[in-house]
Amino acid sequence: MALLHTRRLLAAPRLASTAARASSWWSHVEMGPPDPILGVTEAFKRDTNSKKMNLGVGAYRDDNGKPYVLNCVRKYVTVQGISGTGSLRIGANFLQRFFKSSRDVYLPKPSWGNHTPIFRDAGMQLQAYRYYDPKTCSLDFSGAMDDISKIPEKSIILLHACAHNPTGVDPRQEQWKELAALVKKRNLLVYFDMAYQGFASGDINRDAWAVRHFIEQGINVVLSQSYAKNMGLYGERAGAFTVICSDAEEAKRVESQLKILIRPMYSNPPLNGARIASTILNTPELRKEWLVEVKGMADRIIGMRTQLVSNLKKEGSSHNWQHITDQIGMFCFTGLKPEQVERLTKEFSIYMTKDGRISVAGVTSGNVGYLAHAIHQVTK
Ligand code: KET
Repeated sequence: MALLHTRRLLAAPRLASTAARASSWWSHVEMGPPDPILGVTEAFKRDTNSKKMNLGVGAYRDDNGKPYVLNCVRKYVTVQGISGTGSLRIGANFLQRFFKSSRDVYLPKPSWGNHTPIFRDAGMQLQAYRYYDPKTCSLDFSGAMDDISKIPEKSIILLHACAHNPTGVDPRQEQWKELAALVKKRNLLVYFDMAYQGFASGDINRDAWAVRHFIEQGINVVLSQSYAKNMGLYGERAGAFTVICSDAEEAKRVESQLKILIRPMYSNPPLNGARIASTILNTPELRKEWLVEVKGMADRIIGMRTQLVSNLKKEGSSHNWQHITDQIGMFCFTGLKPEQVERLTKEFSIYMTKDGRISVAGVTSGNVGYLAHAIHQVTK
């Protein structure tokens, strides 16, 4: 539409000067019929009668005939960000400017490598709380609870909403509840990073459980989301940053400041990826298909975990690899040492991060046997 408009504008002077030309290339193009539903709205808009009613389009209106924004929606301010990373950066800058009580952001140990520079470059200070126990390759829940109980009140704590990266270790629902109670007691601001919604359980609602629980508990929450992975929109950079506000008026003030932050950074976000995401979310058939595909992606990863462990057993590995199937999401924190990772790369051309994290998404039924063989060779 915008493009057509521009063309018309650009072409106008030229048309005027060549008005004498015999015929246009497009003289045969007939006026198309109006859309059966949207055309009704167009006709409605043209009507000047003060009593006019639009009963055509199936979009809910309030008693004043105005589009209705649900109250629960008004309390969120959400701005589109440049995928997960850009949304985190907007959030970090927002906190730097408006979270007056502390500069400190507490990250789980370990966390996604980019969290540190994102917050540091925005002028925040990084701290850490225990999260993962390398001895058991699982959650160090008591360590986390212990460290969090000592975080000064009104600080910021970052939590991975689901499918923790790089460890693949999430708290269970009971543990989330305990964490929420503690965070509330310490009066902390929670920054949820949700980059893998759907990849933990295959169900986007189940994976949003922790975020919703914290909000229900009245905890102050901000949230960054990425649609890169769960919609496969990696290059489109579609994401969102959300601040949960106490009322609609506060949400308006926060939104105005987010716009002021974004304007000198990149002015406006790109449209295409967000349009794809919004079309999928708002078209019932596409949404249904998407949910099935998310489950398909999560299930394939779960299947690969099982196959990796059974292939390791077949190779004769005597190590306990149970954490491979216990961990969830896209990544598996294997527990491999840097030297072992180096050997995997040098001798077997298997590439992974030095911390021993494998992206299970890169494992297939065709190469899982080779991977198991190689891991066994460097760990026996
Ligand atoms: N948060 C987490 C926890 C995360 O793992 C990533 C990406 C992001 C945010 C950023 O998402 P994006 O929408 O791509 O901006 N992690 C993977 C890719 C990367 O590092 O860029 C990864 O860890 O492999």
